[in-house]
Amino acid sequence: MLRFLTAGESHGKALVAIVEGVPAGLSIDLDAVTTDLRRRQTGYGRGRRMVIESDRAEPLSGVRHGETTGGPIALLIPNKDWENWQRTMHVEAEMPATASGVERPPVTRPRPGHADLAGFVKYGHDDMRNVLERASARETAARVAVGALARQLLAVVGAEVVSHVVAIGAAAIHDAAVVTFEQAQAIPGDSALHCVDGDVERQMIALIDQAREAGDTMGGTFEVIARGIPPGLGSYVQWDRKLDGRLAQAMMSIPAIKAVGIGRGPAVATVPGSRVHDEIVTGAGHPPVGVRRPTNNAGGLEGGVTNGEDVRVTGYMKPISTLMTPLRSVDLTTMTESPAAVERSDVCAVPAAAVVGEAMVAFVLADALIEKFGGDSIDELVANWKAFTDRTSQRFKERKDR
Ligand code: EPS
Repeated sequence: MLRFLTAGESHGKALVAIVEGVPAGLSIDLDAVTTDLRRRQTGYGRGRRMVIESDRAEPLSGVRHGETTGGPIALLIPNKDWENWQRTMHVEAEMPATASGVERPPVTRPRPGHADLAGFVKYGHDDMRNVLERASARETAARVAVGALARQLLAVVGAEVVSHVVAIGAAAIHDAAVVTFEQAQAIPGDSALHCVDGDVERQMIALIDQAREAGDTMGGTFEVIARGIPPGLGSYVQWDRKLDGRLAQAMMSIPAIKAVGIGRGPAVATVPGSRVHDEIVTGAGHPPVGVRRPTNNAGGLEGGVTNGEDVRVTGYMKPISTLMTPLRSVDLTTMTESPAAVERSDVCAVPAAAVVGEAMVAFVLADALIEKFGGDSIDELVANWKAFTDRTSQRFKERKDR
């Protein structure tokens, strides 16, 4: 089993992730982790915080001489902004004499859509900074570092994960389902919004600009595509083993994600079965599957099990809940109506969420890979995967030869 936990506040000293269950002997490419962290920080619509941070993950354990040991991997991502927040976020009961930054007043006006009010009620906090610091999407930097390791694990069986932005508000590409893995992979790293269509991307940028001018925010949709995922991951035999369900949970756990689609997603509810289900025909499929699927509306999952086609998962993100032109709220100190708190924030973070989506999908798929092929070392895992792949190819071949 692969699992991870994160810790850290948005303006605390650092973020931490502990990943357990990575088999021994996996070569770790730290530059690739840094690249993913940098990708998460980019995208048109991000705020000034991203100018301050240049995220890097330092492994504190579980890696030796460039390879995993099988022990838990602890990753540390320092917050550079901590320098500006020590007087607000110090851990000590009394403010240390050396603390830097300014002391900010308590947050007392919850932002509609944010966790502020829920955290006030649930944890009994008076200063909702205790809520927003942990509820902040800053935490997703730690997930991306974990996802980068999961991606390296998937690479040993030749699997890769990419993403593309489908929509920002009403500006959307015509049909996300026809975007291929290669098209998404070919989007330049410095692209403004990571959309495959330049014209649509310009419309998206215009919407973000309009929102910024109005003190408003924008949400949108992104799709994660995983190629080379072995068939047979997940299971139909029990509700909590269905891989589509596990992917949906992981994707939905990303801050601001309000819906998840697999393959054609919600659109399948609007058309007859003959236009939804992917026919099975003779011919070479994705190895080791010896039959072909002309379409992939199912997004690579049938019965909660991977079928060898690309795994396609879409995330639907609501607009960020910190509005520079704030919505109505109530000051919980005086119980009088007062505009919601305004914190420095982003106008749109859909491209960043897409990178986090890649990380969560990579993590769930890596977990499912370990579950199916097991092994405490990469060699063992690869041997089991190869044996299964050969046996499955052979079964199709024998039938063909009959
Ligand atoms: C966030 C608010 C902004 C974002 C932050 C998430 O931070 P700040 O209040 O420091 O300007 O930039 O995202 C990150 C720091 C990040 O690394 O993604 C929020 O309230 O969720």
